[in-house]
Amino acid sequence: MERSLVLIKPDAVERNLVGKIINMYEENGLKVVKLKMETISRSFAAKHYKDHIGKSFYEPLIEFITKGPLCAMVLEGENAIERIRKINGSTDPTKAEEGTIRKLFGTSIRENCVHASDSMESAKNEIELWFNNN
Ligand code: 3AN
Repeated sequence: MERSLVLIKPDAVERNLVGKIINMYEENGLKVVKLKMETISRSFAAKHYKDHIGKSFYEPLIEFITKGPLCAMVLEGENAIERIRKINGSTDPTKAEEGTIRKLFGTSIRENCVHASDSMESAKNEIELWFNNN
């Protein structure tokens, strides 16, 4: 069994898409094992997006991810990391495959509704960052 950290970003929460998005993961056989809702600080966002510090899109990305409540969760399933990234679709919604979350609901490369860990290592680090209290 593999675990991945998933965020339903502020754009999707704002548009009442939390239920629809979680449903897509659950229908694909992924189990929600941890779940919380929170508006994160800039300093916490900087930890989550540390790999992007210095990039041209970094500052607007931090503005966006801290602008309102988001939903953080840990999903579990066989091959969860790869399966979730397939369900999410390409970072750029215009390039995402039909039926993916980003194709259905994403409005731009920045406002693309969801985040998911991209490797076993990032999953471990991200789960620790977001849910280290238990
Ligand atoms: P993904 O979330 O698909 O793994 P990353 O890790 O490359 O994508 O980028 C993290 C986040 O940064 C993206 N989800 C998106 O919100 C934002 N982002 C990435 N590339 C760009 C870009 N070229 N312009 C604006 N925002 C970007």
